[in-house]
Amino acid sequence: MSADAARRYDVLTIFPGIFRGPLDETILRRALDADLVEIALHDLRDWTHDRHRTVDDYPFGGGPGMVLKPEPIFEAVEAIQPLAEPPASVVLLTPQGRRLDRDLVAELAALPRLLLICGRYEGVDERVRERLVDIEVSVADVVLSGGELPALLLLDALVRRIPGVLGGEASLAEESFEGGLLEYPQYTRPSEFRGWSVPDVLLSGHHAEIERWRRAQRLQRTLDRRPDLLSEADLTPEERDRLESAGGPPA
Ligand code: 9D3
Repeated sequence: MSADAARRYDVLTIFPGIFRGPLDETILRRALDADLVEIALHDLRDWTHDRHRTVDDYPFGGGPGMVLKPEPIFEAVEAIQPLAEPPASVVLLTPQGRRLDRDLVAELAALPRLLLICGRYEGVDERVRERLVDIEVSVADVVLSGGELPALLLLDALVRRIPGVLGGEASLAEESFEGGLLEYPQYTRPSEFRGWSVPDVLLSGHHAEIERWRRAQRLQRTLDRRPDLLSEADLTPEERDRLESAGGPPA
């Protein structure tokens, strides 16, 4: 199996409706239509047994907010796992998880199947984490209302890597984040807009000069905005020297 083998994603949530719009549009839709990926939504309330379809309860020991109860989550995961092969790695979207980055996306993309559990309220019963969850993922050091938007963000990052979704060369380029540098500035027509012109070099037709300009722009931009990326970037020894004498961080 290839490194990017995951093709089925199960999502467990109390808000399956949040996913329907995004999954119906753009790249996710195209990948689903082309059967390049299968995404199955599951409503956690389907595994409750009371009249009110209760998924949460008060925290033992007191404190603010509610906690997702363990029984519906365990029952749901036990019902969802047999729906496909192989068994899914269970991912909990939670503010306490490992922060998502390129490396984590690559690791998750290499797993054959994922079951995403979207956290809500103040959190989930600790026994879910301990006994059911394989990987805990956070998407940013920002407080959000639940795991649904993080799960969509993760799905988007995973699906666009599947060969055939964007074209193999695009995802290969991304593997290295375009050599670890930010992109060069882009322009399209008109060449003059409200008196603001496109840089002359781009209109010159001198391809070698254009390449030189773009490379310099990428280096400068990365130095200005994301110097943290430079240590891992694909730079020539000359570029490294120039950046260091320009006051960049030691690589
Ligand atoms: C008072 C404690 N709360 C604030 C830090 C804890 C808290 C619990 C649950 C805060 C947010 C949430 C809901 N968020 C998620 O489930 C979540 C999340 C996020 O908030 N930020 C980044 N990634 C993620 S993944 C899931």
